Amino acid sequence: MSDIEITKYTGAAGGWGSMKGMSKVLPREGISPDLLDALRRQNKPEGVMCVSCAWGKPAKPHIAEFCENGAKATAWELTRERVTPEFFQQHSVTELESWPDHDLEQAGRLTHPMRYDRATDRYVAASWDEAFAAIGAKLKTCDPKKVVLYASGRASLETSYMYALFARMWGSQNLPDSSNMCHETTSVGLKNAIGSPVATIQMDDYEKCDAIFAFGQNVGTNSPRMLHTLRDCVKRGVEIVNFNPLRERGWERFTDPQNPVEMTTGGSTRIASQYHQLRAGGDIAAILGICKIVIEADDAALASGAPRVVDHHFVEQHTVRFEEFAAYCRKADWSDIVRESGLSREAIEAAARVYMKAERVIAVYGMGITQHRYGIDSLYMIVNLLLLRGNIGREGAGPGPVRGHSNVQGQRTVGITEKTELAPVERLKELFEFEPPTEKGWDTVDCCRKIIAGECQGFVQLGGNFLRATPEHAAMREGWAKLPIAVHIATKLNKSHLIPGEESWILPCLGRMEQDMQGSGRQAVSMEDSFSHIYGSVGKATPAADTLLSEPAIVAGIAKAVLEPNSNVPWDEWVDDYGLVRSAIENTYPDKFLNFNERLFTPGGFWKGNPASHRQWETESGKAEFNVPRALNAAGFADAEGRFRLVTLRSNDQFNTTIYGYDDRFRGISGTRMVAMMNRGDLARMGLKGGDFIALESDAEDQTDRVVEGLMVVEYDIPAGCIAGYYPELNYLIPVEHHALDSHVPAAKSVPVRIRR
Ligand SMILES: Nc1nc2c(c(=O)[nH]1)N[C@H]1C(S)=C(S)[C@@H](COP(=O)(O)OP(=O)(O)OC[C@H]3O[C@@H](n4cnc5c(=O)[nH]c(N)nc54)[C@H](O)[C@@H]3O)O[C@H]1N2
Ligand SMILES: Nc1nc2c(c(=O)[nH]1)N[C@H]1C(S)=C(S)[C@@H](COP(=O)(O)OP(=O)(O)OC[C@H]3O[C@@H](n4cnc5c(=O)[nH]c(N)nc54)[C@H](O)[C@@H]3O)O[C@H]1N2
Ligand SMILES: [Mo]
Repeated sequence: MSDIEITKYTGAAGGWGSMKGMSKVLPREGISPDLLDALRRQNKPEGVMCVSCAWGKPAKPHIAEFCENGAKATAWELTRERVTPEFFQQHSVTELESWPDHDLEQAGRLTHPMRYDRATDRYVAASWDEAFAAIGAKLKTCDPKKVVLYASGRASLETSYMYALFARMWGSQNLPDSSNMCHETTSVGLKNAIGSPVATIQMDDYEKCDAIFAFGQNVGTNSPRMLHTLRDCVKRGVEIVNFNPLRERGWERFTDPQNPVEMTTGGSTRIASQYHQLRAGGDIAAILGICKIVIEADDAALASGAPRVVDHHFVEQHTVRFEEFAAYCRKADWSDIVRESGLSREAIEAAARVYMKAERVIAVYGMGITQHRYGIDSLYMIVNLLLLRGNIGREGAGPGPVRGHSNVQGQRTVGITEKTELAPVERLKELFEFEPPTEKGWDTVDCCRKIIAGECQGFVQLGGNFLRATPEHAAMREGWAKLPIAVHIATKLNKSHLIPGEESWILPCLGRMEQDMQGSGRQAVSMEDSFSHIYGSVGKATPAADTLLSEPAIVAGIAKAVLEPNSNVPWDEWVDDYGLVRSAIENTYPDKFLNFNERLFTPGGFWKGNPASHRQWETESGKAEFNVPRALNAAGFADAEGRFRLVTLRSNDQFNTTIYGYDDRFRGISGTRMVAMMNRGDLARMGLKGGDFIALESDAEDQTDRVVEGLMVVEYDIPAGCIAGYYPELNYLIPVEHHALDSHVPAAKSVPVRIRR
């Protein structure tokens, strides 16, 4: 950690600031020819797909089709540093467990399969054969229904398909994905409302929209390449209305690093034309206000014979429950709307005017919507708003969730799911002749409960840092230490590896940037972006060590060690040639992956299709569904004296639990991550000021003691009653039962807390 500095950042997103951000991380990790080549080929047809976010890769890319954070992620993977068997000899596991997340990953790339040795409290090297044999022997003593096979959203479609197939052949459907902590609210909510669990828009819809409504997504940090798209929209006169408790710089102003005029003159483009700082969880009420205005304007139009405001042809033909929803909106009380949203009636009216004027509206959203107790209801409100004016299922309009990990959506597409109805059970039976499990597997919340209760017999993670990313961190650590076996397929060391249970293994794999040579030659892998476009990706960098195996090889190694041979599943041939895995994917999902190998390198990716985008509604009613929200505020707990809503979010210098550094540039916070961003009035009321240290403690109904100490107060432009701080440091404070209804996404954006000095 360097010196702590709190300043106000006045720059735009992008621009020289992003160059400086890169220039801090890149040299430290080593600027090699491999890194430069990977960046040059990043996100381009026939190139390599970025390991950072899931934003689309255009058919006609920019010269540099990468952003500050994509470059950091690439440098992080292609670092010069190595974590070798000697490293583990020097550092005991108990010692390593005390290292900050940043230092663990900064130590470099894992090079050898490692087994935990309790006698010396060290990880010791093993051969791959020993590793697979020991893991297979131990897993075979476990009940597959009590073993978790987690995936973190980065591994390719090929690996993910093999992993899910292995789990089901073994008899487990405990296949949670990072999506369970992320956009599962989208998967459940959009499916219920419009019959399609993902964005209905594609990248070129942004060229046709005339307004964008954005909720709870931090574009400048988490999907910076999207800023180019937004900038082009603004230049066309598109109005962007943003809702976020924090003023996130990316939604305010952007300087295009590829525009010499903007770069030399210090110019920038204004992004949002309206910025509404609502309370955490205030989206339901804010959108209700807009809908109320739309419906009342439509009522007035009907009475006076003026043109209708609601697209009533669409509503009659394509939707159900409009009348119920309209009645709910008419009855809604402005004082409730204003109180729960934290916005003035005038602000909501201004947003409604943009909505009613626009012909084609896209709604963008992220974790600020999905990670709430009533996150599904917030999402339903977004859908309701869009449906009112027929803004789904035509060009330039529709919901556009911005997904997280670079292949998180794709992992779900090829079978990593705990839900039987989403698994191709019949097809798998036919193709591979086995009986797949049909009872629902464990989602992330179930896994946490089972781990805490000591009822989980084993945990395999395909990437990720489950222990650190999940809620209820203190109890999770205790449970984690009791796991009979943990197997980590990983590129870098993290906390999940360092609280070993009875048996623990680290299996180091190739990263996506690296050349993957197998029996049939250099391999390509594939992934799916936020727009359901699928791309091939070819790594060319020299692998971090010649002892690494690819992810498909590791999954096949474990599968062969656990399963009885099945002549229908040629694990070795699949590892030799990933094209055969793609053929298996095509055979399993012919509608989405037709001619998969032939189309692998389609510029701009090939689209797997989406029924709702042409108004085919695969819902229970066969129509798009209006939904009346179950609560007026998404937080799911009442206001009380001294109770705050804690928002846990990402800094500009991290990728989830991977911490690149301590500089959250746009928020002006540098040198520490242990902060509580607080409203000025709240501080005055409590007799606190910036620089003071406080502790936060849980204020959940269950009265369990949860506390994080040593947080520095930062006076911040945030609504009263809300506090913001960083994930994963604050995950101690989130009760495991504080999760979104229906989707079970941990409710990390409104956590009930109190201040303790
Ligand atoms: N560089 C980088 N890129 C990433 C990641 C990363 O860590 N680093 N993570 C990846 C992953 S897995 C994901 S899921 C995405 C995450 O990307 P985001 O969806 O942007 O997630 P967060 O950073 O958690 O920020 C959520 C935003 O919601 C706002 N917010 C909080 N509560 C509310 C609310 O109640 N209402 C509204 N309207 N807004 C609210 C916060 O202020 C914040 O701006 O990014 C992906 N891309
Ligand atoms: N409080 C709070 N908690 C949250 C969130 C929040 O906003 N607030 N966000 C949630 C969200 S949206 C998500 S997606 C989860 C993220 O949870 P995870 O996906 O589980 O966590 P990551 O930090 O992305 O995982 C990082 C690790 O992945 C491994 N890794 C990196 N690249 C590769 C690779 O190519 N192959 C393999 N096999 N391993 C690799 C490295 O070992 C690295 O240490 O966290 C969730 N937790
Ligand atoms: Mo995510």
